[in-house]
Amino acid sequence: MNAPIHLDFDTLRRRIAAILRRGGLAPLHAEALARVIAAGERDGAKSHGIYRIEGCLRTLKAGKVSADAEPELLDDGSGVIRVAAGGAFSPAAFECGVPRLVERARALGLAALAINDCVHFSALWPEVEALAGHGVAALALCPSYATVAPAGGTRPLLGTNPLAFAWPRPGAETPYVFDFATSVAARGEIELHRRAGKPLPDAWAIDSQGAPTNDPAAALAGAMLPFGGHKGSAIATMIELLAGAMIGDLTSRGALDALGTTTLAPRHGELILAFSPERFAAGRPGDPFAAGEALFGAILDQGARLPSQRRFAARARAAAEGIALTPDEVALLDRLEAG
Ligand code: NDP
Ligand code: PYC
Repeated sequence: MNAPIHLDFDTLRRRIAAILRRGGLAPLHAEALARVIAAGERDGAKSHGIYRIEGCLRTLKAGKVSADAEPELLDDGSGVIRVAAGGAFSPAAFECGVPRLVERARALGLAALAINDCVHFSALWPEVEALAGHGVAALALCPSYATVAPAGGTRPLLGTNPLAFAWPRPGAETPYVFDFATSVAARGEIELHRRAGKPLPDAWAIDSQGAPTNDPAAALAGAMLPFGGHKGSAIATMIELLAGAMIGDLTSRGALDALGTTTLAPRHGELILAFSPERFAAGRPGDPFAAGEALFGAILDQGARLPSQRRFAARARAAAEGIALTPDEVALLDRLEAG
């Protein structure tokens, strides 16, 4: 009765793009969003999969995202490239900056892409993974909106501030990639627990009185907690500084104050760094990629797994069998298609 329904990637991507176009998004943005949302669903990264479509449509309807701003590349020839997103969703702005970022990282060894004034809801692994596909190592980071209390505090101040990294693995099918919120879990996970009527694990969140809670609704009204106590709190703070203050954009506090709600996607910036391992290793003994492989092998030899291994396995399964959606998820797509 509740057997999954399988869709191939292109069918799902096209259906999402059509829903977003119908909602008023220009084709450039509808297509870019559909690629990342369908990829999330394909990879079993459900906190940034199709459940995000309604949030995108709500943000659009509320007039809190530009439906059609064309990303503008600003390049002064230095190692810092900018894309002005003009208040549109971030994926098209990222795609606009990639060729110049890769070219500059290869030329200089290290280059940065600052995306300003974008509306951001997506996972960061599609971005760092794409850069690793061009042979560069990459770090991506951004604020969010203030939903996380600093370690030792009780009120939302920091964002769930994701941090993602990818390292190219020449000859392998997939790069080394990690991507995580600097809160114990992404806010999307809390929302999925709420929808499923499931309690949260201990130590994910506090309620509005600052007391520990397992209730997703109380957590959404209270504050989430940083991962790793003071360490995650400091990393999330670094992200506010580098990918907010430093690039002349909003911090998570500023993004929430400007938007006034966490039910729509926030508007702020993003910072992406690209490194050429060959340029950094030039003149030094050894091959950085071989050293990377030795390290990954040693991790696996201990019985540990690499980050993204679960995601890549889900991707392989989806390629063989299609992307498995529940009947409720298919009903959501049908409903959104019908308008
Ligand atoms: P998870 O905690 O689910 O996973 C974090 C990373 O750790 C993944 O790369 C995961 O790989 C890896 N991992 C998990 N378990 C293990 C293990 N046992 N051994 C080795 N590696 C492991 O992610 P989060 O819930 O923290 O974040 C989910 C997503 O939310 C991210 O993609 C992030 O970008 C996004 N996000 C976006 C925000 C935004 O503002 N745009 C804000 C916050 C989060 P695998 O996937 O294979 O399990
Ligand atoms: O899951 O924490 C999250 C999140 C916030 C903005 C986009 N994703």
